[in-house]
Amino acid sequence: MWRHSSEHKKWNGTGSTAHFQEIALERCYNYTQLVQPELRDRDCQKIREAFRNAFISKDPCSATEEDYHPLLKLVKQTVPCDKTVFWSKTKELAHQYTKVQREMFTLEDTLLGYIADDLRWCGDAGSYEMNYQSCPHWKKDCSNNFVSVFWDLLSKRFAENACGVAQVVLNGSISNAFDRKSTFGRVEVHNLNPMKVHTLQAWVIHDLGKFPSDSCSGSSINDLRWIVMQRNIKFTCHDNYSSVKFLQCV
Ligand code: 2NF
Repeated sequence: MWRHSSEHKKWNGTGSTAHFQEIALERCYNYTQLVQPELRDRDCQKIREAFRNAFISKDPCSATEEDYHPLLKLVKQTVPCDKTVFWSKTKELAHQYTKVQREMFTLEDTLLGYIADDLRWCGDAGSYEMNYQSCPHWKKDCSNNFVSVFWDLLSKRFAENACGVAQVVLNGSISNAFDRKSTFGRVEVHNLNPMKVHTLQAWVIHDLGKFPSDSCSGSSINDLRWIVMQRNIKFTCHDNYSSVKFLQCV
């Protein structure tokens, strides 16, 4: 009912991020010129344009992977073997880890992940504007909204491209460190290519001072171990890996 309120909020989720276009462009320049200068030849204006064209003037609940294909084609980036780091419920920690281990990559250390991290975006059929009032909420409105489809597609590609040893940082301070319904459990694990990835290495990290709720010997990690081994990929697991853990103190 409140959709018809005076605020004209059509959807239950937060609206597009103010200055989305400017932020996307600035992040693109920052990344391609300073963070990974080997990508300095990428055309940030074109990337911004392709990003916008993916969702503008479209029904925000009818996103498809194809909508993002021109953008992905433009950006193409490969992560070196042994350098991929997945995470689930451990965003800060995983990012601190790849900041220190400079050459490691989470999805947000790749150009498109870097541009889109923490941003919100949606448009509306029949309008050239972005909707800054509201965007579809992935649970309350629709799962095929442009933000969810974007992250699922990016996560899928990121996993498909991994090779050698892949790592995942999981949260041992919650009851299910591995969650089949998370992006990691739903998308990434199933898109690792056994011809390229020989080992998935999991780090289960407990918050300092918090009671550990899950560990390598818990049932959720066993679940993960089973899925990974079924896929002919070796699985190793470490509780509280020190070089990740020390970061919690800094
Ligand atoms: O926002 C990101 N940077 C992002 C979003 C979704 C997925 C990154 N990812 C990639 C990362 F590379 C990680 O390897 O997937 C992995 C993390 O996703 P997760 O779902 O396993 O981990 P959570 O901590 O549960 O979620 C991460 C963020 O994504 C949101 C969630 O609210 C949290 O902010 N999220 C998860 N699923 C959806 C969805 N279907 C979602 N947001 C929208 N639609």
